[in-house]
Amino acid sequence: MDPSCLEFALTDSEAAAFERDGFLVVEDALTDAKVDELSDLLDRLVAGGGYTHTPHGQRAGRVNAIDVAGLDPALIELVDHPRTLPKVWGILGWNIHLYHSHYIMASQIDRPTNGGTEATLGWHQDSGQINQDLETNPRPRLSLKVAYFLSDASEPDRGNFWVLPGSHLRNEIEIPASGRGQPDGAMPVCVAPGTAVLFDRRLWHAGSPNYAPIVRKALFFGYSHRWVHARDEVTIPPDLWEAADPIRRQLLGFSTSQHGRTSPTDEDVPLRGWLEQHQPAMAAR
Ligand SMILES: O=C(O)CCC(=O)C(=O)O
Repeated sequence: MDPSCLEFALTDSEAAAFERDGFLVVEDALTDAKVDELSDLLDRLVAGGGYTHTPHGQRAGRVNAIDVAGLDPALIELVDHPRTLPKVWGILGWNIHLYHSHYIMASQIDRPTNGGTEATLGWHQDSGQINQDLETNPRPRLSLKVAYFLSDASEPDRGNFWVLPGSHLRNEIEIPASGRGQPDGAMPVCVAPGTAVLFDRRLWHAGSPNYAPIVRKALFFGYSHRWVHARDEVTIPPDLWEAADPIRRQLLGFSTSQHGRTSPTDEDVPLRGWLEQHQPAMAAR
């Protein structure tokens, strides 16, 4: 990993914003050329049917494909992207791996004609059963996702990602019982293509319908501590595994043993060794 990525290390003000709001917007994380490449790739993957279509937020017109990081060299490069990974380790530390990856595409659907308030979105915290099994309030962070937006979501109604800022510190939120409208304080995240949004898995968030004639495209890369079991298979073809350097392999799940997830050796966590050299304060965390 090139030490020039430290230019994008998490700053104190970014750390404070993430702690306060539960999310952080990183503009220009991807170049225009990368956005185009990834956008075309998603079109090809969907056209080829090479995805698992699972309902996500039960919204019409949506495709949610999981375990996508190993589908293409252009996707695996996002695992250790220089503009986002330094922020991920700035939040979670060096004992991290990719625990989940997916993309969601949302096609244009008709706007409701009943004139009523928009239906309540599918508000949730990430990680499913973890939220039932852990009883502390708030529950621990454990993981975060980096969402890369490939389509122009700089205005509402474009299938925006919605968040309730600060809600990562609350196990429950008030969701309108009527099924109309959103929780007080909720907002669409309006971002240009190429923007990354890092969000705490505890942040209450939701996908939303796309009423615009632009297909909403976003990629989600979830990172957790290495002792959190991966949420998908993290399927990596042998050629991409062979081409990966030790830090990328750590991120893709390498461990000398299960023991090495909670008591890591240098071989388990080459990221720690790299930080000892290049960002010692972070290695000591
Ligand atoms: O598609 C979206 O904007 C929402 C994604 C989401 O809810 C998730 O990744 O858990």
